[in-house]
Amino acid sequence: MMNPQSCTPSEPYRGLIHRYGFRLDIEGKESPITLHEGNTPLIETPRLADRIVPGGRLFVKYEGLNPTGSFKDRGMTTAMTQAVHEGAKAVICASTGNTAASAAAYAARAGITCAVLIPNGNVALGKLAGALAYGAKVIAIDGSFDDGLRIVRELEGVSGLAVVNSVNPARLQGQKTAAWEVCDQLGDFPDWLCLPVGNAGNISAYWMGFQECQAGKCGGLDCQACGRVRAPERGLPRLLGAQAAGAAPLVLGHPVAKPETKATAIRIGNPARGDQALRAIAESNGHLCAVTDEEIFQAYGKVAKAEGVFCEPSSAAGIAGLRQAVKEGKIDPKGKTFVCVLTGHGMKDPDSVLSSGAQIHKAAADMASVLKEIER
Ligand code: AN7
Repeated sequence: MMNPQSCTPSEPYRGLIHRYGFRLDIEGKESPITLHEGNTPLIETPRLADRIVPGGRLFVKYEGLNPTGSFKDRGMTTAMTQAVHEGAKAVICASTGNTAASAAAYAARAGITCAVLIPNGNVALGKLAGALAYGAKVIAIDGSFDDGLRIVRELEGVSGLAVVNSVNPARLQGQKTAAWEVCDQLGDFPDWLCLPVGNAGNISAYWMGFQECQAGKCGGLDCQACGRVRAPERGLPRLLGAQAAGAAPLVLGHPVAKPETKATAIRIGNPARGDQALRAIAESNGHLCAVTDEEIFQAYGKVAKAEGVFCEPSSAAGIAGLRQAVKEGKIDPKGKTFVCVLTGHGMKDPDSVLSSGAQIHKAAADMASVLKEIER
């Protein structure tokens, strides 16, 4: 039987609830619904650092390595575990794709029904394929993510049906563990944590996680349960939130009726946790910015080509925002440590690679022709 008190590093890793359950405020921890999510690598990216934060250190938290390919799995293990504990027979969410794939997988794991509302025509192929493969009822609506979330919220309270969007507090309980892992892996707080902002659940969760870390309530840096107590030397990190320029309601200060960006994961015009995100950015003395699709795609190509780390376009918005802030003189990178959260895997969105100038060389089926193509 799993032991929710356990976080002994020598034990095999069995997911967030097993690792951190004693610090997570959810019900049903005795019977976790898990795919062993979390425990993703924090990778130093020196070549990228030279380009965008000269004199500083840059790490990426590669959340694309979660079981369904995005950070959403962190919040889904906790939301699904609690929903099942409370007797849910079905779950529902609106999604730009990743939440849908994650909800579908964890519902399959739990043996319950999953319905997902997606904006017709604006979900990356790998996400759609995931949701379908895991057996969800995929409902493409003639509207945006925001329309979908409105409908889902109208369904809140239907008996036996649980909403697993990040309006559900159990989602943030899981997602905050990423902040603890960052602290644990770095051995301290970073100076800055940079990430994309869509519905604004993730940035809110990171802030909660960092604050709990500072208060000695996390399972990472200051883990009283496993005796691995290490006080952070740096103060709380500053948060950099990046929205796509065509979907930047928090930057503009009002909802965007028709959000537009090729980074479809963050094509969101009315973020449910917008106020909480703005508070987190203000409290951390952070920075909120809008980045163009061109800046996003440049960062997206760079992190893959310079470092071998493939993320989806939206995930690169944090890197793009950091680059912009440094270029504009808003952040002095010298001597600073930066963490950019790469929220989803690049393979979620194969079309974006093919449409951003990648080229396949052609050659006749003989050695000389191939060599000529290599040397070209
Ligand atoms: C790769 O899947 O909203 O600010 O429905 O998929 O917490 O919303 C996805 C969001 C960043 C933004 N990066 O996070 C959904 C959905 C990726 C994402 C975000 C999303 P939030």
